[in-house]
Amino acid sequence: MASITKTILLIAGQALWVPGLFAAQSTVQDARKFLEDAEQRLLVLANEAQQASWVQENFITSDTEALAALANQRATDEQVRLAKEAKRFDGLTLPPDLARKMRLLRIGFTLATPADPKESEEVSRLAAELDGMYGKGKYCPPALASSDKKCLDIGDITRIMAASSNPGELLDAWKGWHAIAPPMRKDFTRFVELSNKGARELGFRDTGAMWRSKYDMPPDDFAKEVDRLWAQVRPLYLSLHAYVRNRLREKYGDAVVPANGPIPADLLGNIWAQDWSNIYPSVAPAGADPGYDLTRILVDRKTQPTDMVRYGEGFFKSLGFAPLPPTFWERSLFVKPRDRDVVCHASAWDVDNAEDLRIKMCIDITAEDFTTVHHELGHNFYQRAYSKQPFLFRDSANDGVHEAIGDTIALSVTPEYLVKIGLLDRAPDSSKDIGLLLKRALEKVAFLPFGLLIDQWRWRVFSGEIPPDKYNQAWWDLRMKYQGIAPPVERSELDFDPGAKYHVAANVPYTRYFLSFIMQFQFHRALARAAGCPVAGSGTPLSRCSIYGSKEAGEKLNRMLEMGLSRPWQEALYEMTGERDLDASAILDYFAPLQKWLDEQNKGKPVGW
Ligand code: X8Z
Ligand code: ZN
Repeated sequence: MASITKTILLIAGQALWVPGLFAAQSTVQDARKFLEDAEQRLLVLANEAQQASWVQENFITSDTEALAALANQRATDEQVRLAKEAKRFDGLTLPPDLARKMRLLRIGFTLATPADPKESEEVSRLAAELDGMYGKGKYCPPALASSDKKCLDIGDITRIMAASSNPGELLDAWKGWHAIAPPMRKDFTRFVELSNKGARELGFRDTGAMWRSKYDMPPDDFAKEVDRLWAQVRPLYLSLHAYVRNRLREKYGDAVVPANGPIPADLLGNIWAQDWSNIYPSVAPAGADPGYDLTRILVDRKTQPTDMVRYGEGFFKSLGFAPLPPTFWERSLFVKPRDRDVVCHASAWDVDNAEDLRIKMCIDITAEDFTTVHHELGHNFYQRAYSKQPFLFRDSANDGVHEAIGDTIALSVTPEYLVKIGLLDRAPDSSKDIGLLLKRALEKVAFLPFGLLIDQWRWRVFSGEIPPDKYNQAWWDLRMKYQGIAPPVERSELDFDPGAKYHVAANVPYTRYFLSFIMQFQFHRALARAAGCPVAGSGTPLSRCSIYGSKEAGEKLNRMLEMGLSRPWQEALYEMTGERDLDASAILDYFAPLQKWLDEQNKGKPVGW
């Protein structure tokens, strides 16, 4: 509510007494001042929290956990306090940038701490502990339990799931990793309670509603938007699923893979069945292999983790971006340390919200990690591009856009690009296109339902629709509904399978990846156009276009990155693509030749489960 204040107006040296006339103006100034102070304070606290979290995730101990919890609590408590205080400017008409900042201040939470200091302390501690439990997660096969050294960490599990075709070994690794999660269940349940309490004190229905409020549209509309996109891509997923199921049935037999039922979750080359590209050799059609194997090439050339990151940086430099700062190379973590627990799940950091960019990743020399390096650097280049914005705008247009930048670049890792940077002698001809597309689909299309379902589960958990005694059952119901996969062994409420996924344990919203996997194809299509790739009816598929070396594409990309969160995401999208809506037609067009091929292969065979 605008308050009526008395304003002294000076006109030509004459003092005029005008009660209330400039009330709004002075209050706009109040709002400006309030936001300036808030940004200053939050920047300091955010940086402290980032430093503490960096140390915690690089050196997991009870002490670093406590320090990270405290620093994060301080930052969040302050933002909660400011978000509540911001209410006093309600009803005041503010200039658009101030109005946007005010709104962002009030919705910019992943976790909102409750006002009660004890509860705030507890929820912050639980968040740090759950993150640490995941980071420390290991499977110690019983025969080896006596020697800690033989325990398998997430890297070992990942390698087994990727390489093994031995059903017994796969099942054992799968069960072993999922056993890290039951101890999280109690803490997670309490975390949900407290996190909801904080969200409700800020006026949200629950934490899920708070997460959905960040998309420059009403939260319920956003949920519908996600459903709309899924409906667009579902037929493509069904075609891929049916094809893969059939090939796996040939490999493992009817008794393991049913002709028209769900696929067992441990046979898809990845512990979460979210990326199926590792089973490419098992499902590739004869004569349609892509003609090269990037993992082989990298290993044969004795590529080092730093080299992998240099390749990624090189791509961004070719687009006109400045090199990463020396501190990036000094402070990042590229290799899993031998002597301590770290969170190996790859992440990108901007520790001082300016130039202190880093990645933290336990790099394996594989094609998968080659892509992930690009993914992480996408975050870093975005962070640096928006670092000139005021603090509250130093973020991506929406969280999906942050996830999509590096992946967009990785879509340009084509055979022709690999030839250009000297990793491949000759690009395979167009007879290999189906193989190449199938490999990409196993990575990108297979992911879509997974990207969607994690938060379908969490939104319902936060709303109470899924109570704690149904956590695991509901998880597998959604895995079945969206992905058409089933647990490889009976599950019960003694299990807590969602906790075996980093983002659940670490409270990272996940719908962002679903959005990213749709948007990155929109971005790729737009940048391909800017780079002058011969597309649209030329006979050269979009999957063969690399924007490597295109300054035009780089400028277009940078224009969107620099905007940060200063404008609604629809405008950022428009800036780069000329489109204002999320649109799955780009991913569908990209894979159209494959879908046709898949449907031919699936003829006469069951589709769906
Ligand atoms: O978590 C990530 C990145 C870090 S933001 C490595 N991704 C999702 C995942 O691993 O589950 C990238 C793709 C999906
Ligand atoms: Zn990411």
